[in-house]
Amino acid sequence: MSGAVLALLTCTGTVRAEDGYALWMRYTPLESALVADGRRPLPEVQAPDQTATQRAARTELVRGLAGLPGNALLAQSTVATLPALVLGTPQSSTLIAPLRKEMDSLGEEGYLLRRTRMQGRDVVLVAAPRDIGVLYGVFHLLRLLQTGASLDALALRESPRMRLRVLNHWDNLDGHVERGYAGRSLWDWQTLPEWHDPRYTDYARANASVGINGTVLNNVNASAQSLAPDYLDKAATLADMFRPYGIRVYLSVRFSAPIELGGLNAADPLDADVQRWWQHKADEIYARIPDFGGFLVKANSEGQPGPQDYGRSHAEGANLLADALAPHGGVVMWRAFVYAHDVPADRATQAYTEFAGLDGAFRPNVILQVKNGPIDFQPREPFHPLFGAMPRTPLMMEVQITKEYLGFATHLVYLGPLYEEVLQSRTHARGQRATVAQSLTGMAGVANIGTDRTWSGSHFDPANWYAFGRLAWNPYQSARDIAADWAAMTFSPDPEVVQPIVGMMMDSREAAVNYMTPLGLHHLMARGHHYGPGPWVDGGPRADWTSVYYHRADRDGIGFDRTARGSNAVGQYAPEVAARYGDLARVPEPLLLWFHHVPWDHRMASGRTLWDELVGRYSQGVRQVKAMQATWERLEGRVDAQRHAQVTAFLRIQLREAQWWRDASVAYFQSVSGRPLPAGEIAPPHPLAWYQHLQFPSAPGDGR
Ligand code: BDP
Repeated sequence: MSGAVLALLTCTGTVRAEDGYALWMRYTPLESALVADGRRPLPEVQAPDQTATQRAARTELVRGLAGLPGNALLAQSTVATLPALVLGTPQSSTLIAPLRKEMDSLGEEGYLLRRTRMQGRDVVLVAAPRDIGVLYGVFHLLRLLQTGASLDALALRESPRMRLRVLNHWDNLDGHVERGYAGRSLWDWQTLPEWHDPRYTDYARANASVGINGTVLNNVNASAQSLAPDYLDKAATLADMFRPYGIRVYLSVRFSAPIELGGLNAADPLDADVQRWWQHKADEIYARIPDFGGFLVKANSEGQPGPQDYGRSHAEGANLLADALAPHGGVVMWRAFVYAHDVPADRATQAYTEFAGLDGAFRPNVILQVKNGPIDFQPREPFHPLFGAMPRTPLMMEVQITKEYLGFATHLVYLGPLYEEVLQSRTHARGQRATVAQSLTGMAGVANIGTDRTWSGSHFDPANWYAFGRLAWNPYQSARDIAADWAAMTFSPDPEVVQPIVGMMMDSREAAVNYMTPLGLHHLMARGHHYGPGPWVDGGPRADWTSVYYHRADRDGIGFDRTARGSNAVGQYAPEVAARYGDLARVPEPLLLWFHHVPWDHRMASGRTLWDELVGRYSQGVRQVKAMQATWERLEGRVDAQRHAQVTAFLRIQLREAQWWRDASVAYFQSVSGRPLPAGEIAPPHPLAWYQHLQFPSAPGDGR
């Protein structure tokens, strides 16, 4: 076999603290294969190491193999019978070069994994057109090893289905993370650019392992300061550290930065001075970060400045920035999350009203970033009506990975099923049975990452980061399969561990929907920090920041009439979808009260009245958490004690809070409906006023 033999190692299993830091890249030995003295030979690795990405791929593989002896691939007794691992691109490896033609269609980031024979030798190939594909392929191979998959007939081709797979950090320059429940911001701006925290590299590894290829470093409620030269130097250091892992850096920008940083009088997109300011700013950025990704913009939304301040459209605003970035190859991710202060229309309709007519008006390097649903990251929403409605505009779907509206980090809620549900929704755009996934150029996930040792604030929350990446790479995968991979890598590939954990994860989202906002209810969280129930929230600066605006409960019934008789939000969907959602007999029950105001006596599929069903769902949510607790208890001894204990404690918090949600919501809705509790339902232990008076001025993650 030609080429340098780069790694021939023996190793022993290592004992490590199971504190969650390793995430799913936990290369611990599979027990079945440890030989008597705990040592065994490792396969030969042939891999180039000329570029930083090549070194990252090789290092990761060697690290994984050193930690993971004992997979089927490795369960051989002598080095001679082990397959060799060959990594490379046609440029970097003479062994891979003959595969050039086959790899033509893989694209810039694709790869292939293959078990084959070469020069009489059993080999596993990780081959790609470019270095980054090799790194992705290595992570895929490691995943197969970690989950105990057979590599006998390994033959895989992979390419991402979406071009942009981007994390959005809502991190402020002072280290506070808006809607963050995992500690402070990972970016220590104070010690950058000098201090290269190794954690930045581990962050990049984790992202690359699931194919995330971009990160927006700062909050969409942006400070102009992030564009100042000293902060650009700091961002450039992060970009340097992320580059080997295929991750581009982006920045959120404040539309009025030309005023605040540049001293101009206005930020009017049609003003030549403003245009020049942005061009110079782009030049300044690209001089430091040649592969800078571009800008993310929240404009004319929730008090942020924007083009409408000057009577200009969102397209004119986006195009201003797009023109500044275009010569350098950057993009603008312009958010569609807007709702006007003075528009009394149903908030669910406002983004569509604002943007649908602008289809075709954006520069080619503008991507419209649309939240998954028309309101705001609720436990369940229908898909956003802009998906499928803007055929001439590239769209990204923005989801929350952090759980602002889903119990924060202490509630075990696996979001894979939420993402999957939206991605698989049929838009019926232009008469086609197209899905949301098919309308997307990218996905953005609001990160749940901070300085907490677990990265995400709990041992289960990294699953949501993981699932986001996997689904952004390929939105047609199943949330259940992804959960199974994650559980095997994070805890143990033992089916007796994986199956119960996957069961808990797959039920968890529906449990949260039940104990918080069942049957299509939404936006019932406490005001501001969104911690805990607040279905009674009313008054304040604007109606659409209250709960009563959304549930519209009265003596006769509950729900928001969005049919043609009401706000007609259904009219923003394709006719097939509008017909289904708008028809009380056909609307899926999980979305019932999103689209209809329904009498309390309405008969549900279960045969119960709506009132009885609603109370029943709240109680069911609590029971589902109890079931998760019971499952987890049975895993004692199969999951390491350190992580088992924390999850146990967090499930206790979740149960207490699920019960609180149920009791407070039942007390409130009963005060409105005036109906008796269904038979067998226990009355809330406190009067409604008790729940209403609870205050949490220091709840974490609040916006500022
Ligand atoms: C809301 C959050 C707020 C964000 C806003 C957004 O409460 O902190 O700034 O979304 O997406 O859900 O801009």
